[in-house]
Amino acid sequence: MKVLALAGGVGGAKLCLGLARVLGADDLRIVVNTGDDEEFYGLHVSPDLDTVMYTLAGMSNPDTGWGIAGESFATLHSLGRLGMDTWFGLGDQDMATHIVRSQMLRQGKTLSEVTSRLCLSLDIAHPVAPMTDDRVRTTVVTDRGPMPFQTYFVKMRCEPVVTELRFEGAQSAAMSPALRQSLDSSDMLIVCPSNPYLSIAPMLAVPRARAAIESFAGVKIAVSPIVGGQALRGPAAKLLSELGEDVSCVGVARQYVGLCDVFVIDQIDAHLSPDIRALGMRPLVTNTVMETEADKIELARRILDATIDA
Ligand code: FO1
Repeated sequence: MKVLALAGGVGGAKLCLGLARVLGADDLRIVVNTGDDEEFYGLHVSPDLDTVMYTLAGMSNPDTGWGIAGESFATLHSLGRLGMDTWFGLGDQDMATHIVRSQMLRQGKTLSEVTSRLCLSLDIAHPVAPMTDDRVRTTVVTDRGPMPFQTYFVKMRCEPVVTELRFEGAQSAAMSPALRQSLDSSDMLIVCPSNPYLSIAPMLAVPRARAAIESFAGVKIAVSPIVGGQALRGPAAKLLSELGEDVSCVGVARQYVGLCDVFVIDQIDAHLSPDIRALGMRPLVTNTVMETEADKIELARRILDATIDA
């Protein structure tokens, strides 16, 4: 069975690890949001791609979920001494990834090619690709004005009230070859427990992506990043509330109407199953909180089994 997983940040990366433990490299393809990408010190940083890569490579920082375990920040401190802004925590080892990516992009390689090369170097067997090779940048429109995603997320700690999200460049972007081909040829599409507004919406904004997902021939499954009315991490709950949605798995499911057949909710939200059914999706109730590797594998297995009785 060929599976396409769409992922954003830390929650998505955790499920991707579970899927990678269960599926062979030929059966899983991971496509990642690039709306969070940003340039720092002339370097192209792709935070969500890096989070997925470092997680699959077993290198990720277990405390933050992003960045590299045991990282040092000597370069960042030196940059600060030289008067540069240092609010974005780029570690010394992590910086090497961005140097290689930036150099290869400058040489004319696509972000898909660069990502494949980085995965090869990090011994990652399962293919990981960006959603597009074109420039898409998420702008967060807030009560303090519009700002680039990382400014909102890291510098402003998600404090401004969000009124709108814009995916600059998405309208003229093309799906990456991996996204296009896997939407044509996969048997199952999994929308990981990523932020629907910040991680999945940028992918849907790429022309033809939404339509291709709507007409996807296989089973479509999305996993709620909201458990018991709270986000396990990040601003998903805050955003749902600010954008006028229910702060619950039902509010998330509403973002995926027409895009998913099965919606995975945590057992704590089992009582909301009728609301999920009312949206035209089959609820799959299980433990969705992934603390250990065993949790990630178990959730992956439950999702993959869902094809059989979907
Ligand atoms: N997230 C933070 O909250 N603070 C940081 O300083 C930070 C640095 C950072 C460096 C490299 C990288 O690949 C990711 C980094 N992230 C950081 C995570 C990043 O903001 C992601 O976009 C979010 O986690 C959303 O997925």
